[in-house]
Amino acid sequence: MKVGIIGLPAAGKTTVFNAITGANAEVHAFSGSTSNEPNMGIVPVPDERQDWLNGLYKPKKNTWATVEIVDVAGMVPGSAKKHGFGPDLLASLRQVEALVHVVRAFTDPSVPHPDGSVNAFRDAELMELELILADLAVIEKRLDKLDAESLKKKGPEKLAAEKEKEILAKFKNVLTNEQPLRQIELSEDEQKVVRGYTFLSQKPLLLVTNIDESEISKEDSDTLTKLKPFAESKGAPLLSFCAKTEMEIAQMEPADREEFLTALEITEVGREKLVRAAYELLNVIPFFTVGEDEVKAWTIVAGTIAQEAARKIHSDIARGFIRAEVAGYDALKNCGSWNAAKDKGLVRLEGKEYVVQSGDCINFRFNV
Ligand SMILES: Nc1nc2c(ncn2[C@@H]2O[C@H](COP(=O)(O)OP(=O)(O)O)[C@@H](O)[C@H]2O)c(=O)[nH]1
Ligand SMILES: [Mg+2]
Repeated sequence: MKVGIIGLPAAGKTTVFNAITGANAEVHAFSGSTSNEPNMGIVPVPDERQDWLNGLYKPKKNTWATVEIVDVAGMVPGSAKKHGFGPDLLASLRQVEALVHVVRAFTDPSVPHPDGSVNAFRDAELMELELILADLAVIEKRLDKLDAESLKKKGPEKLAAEKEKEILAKFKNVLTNEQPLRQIELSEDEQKVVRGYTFLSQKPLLLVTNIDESEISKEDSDTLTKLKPFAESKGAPLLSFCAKTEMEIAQMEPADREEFLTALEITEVGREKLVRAAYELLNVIPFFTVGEDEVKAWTIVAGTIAQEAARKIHSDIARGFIRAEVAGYDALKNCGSWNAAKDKGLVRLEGKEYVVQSGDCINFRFNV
């Protein structure tokens, strides 16, 4: 489960990366320098439900859900239009399942903007267009190839090629209207055809406006308000974040951090909000296994049934699945303990087909 950070040079991508991973990768005030090696990190996904479960069980071990974050290097404006994103960049981007677009909104004059001025709306639109153009290039190439091939093909092969052409033509139409693919509803058939592609504008996208330090404790930053309609029309959630301050917070000693957060009246560390938003972008939910040995969050795609959730833990548990004992998080919390929940009849016995819900605490019974 990888999430890629994209954005114009000097928008603050690496600063955001450092803020959420606590790493110390090199940041650059001037664009155009730097290696093309992406920075990578695996970060735990904070969840206050899990905090509570840890308080209840005091387990020997606690295991958070995680997401992998990649700070993709080599983003240059206009590159998709002129000659496509570079091959290294494309390769990195195709591998991620979701995108976090860092849009510059901080005004710091000591950091030059590649376009000469700070304009978050323009940049957000520009990047969206880059993704669209990159997809369009892929589709046009493929359509040419399919045209040539379908002349030679017969029977079911020809039908398959025609079907693919039809879908690609539909996509092309959306893209030429400068719309991303992420909002198109696909039939199962269409999904199958498209699965082999890794369209960039189809990946879920989170817009992060990198705001000025002075805006950090504001409920809604000015840029956020300005970008809201755009984000909504593109099906992209939106968050404001002050990368520079958040990076400093991430690199502080815990005691200093507390003091600093209180002084700035920050109640929730931005990094936690951002990591959770990135996780949610992937259309996944956590369920928990609990006990005195370990409290652990497991990540599944929303809509996963109990037997498949069990497979995450071990294939034997899925194979020998008998029942899932499930206590919803709220029920467990309200009752105060597993046994109290059981006494009230709030620990349910669910079968294979039960659709697991976010925050379910599950004990699988199995027999192999
Ligand atoms: N004032 C201010 N400067 C920032 C902020 N975020 C990043 N910067 C600075 O902008 C420059 C570019 O940041 P960097 O993370 O290297 O951008 P990247 O090219 O997108 O990876 C660096 O000098 C950062 O210190 C911010 O929130 N406020
Ligand atoms: Mg960078």
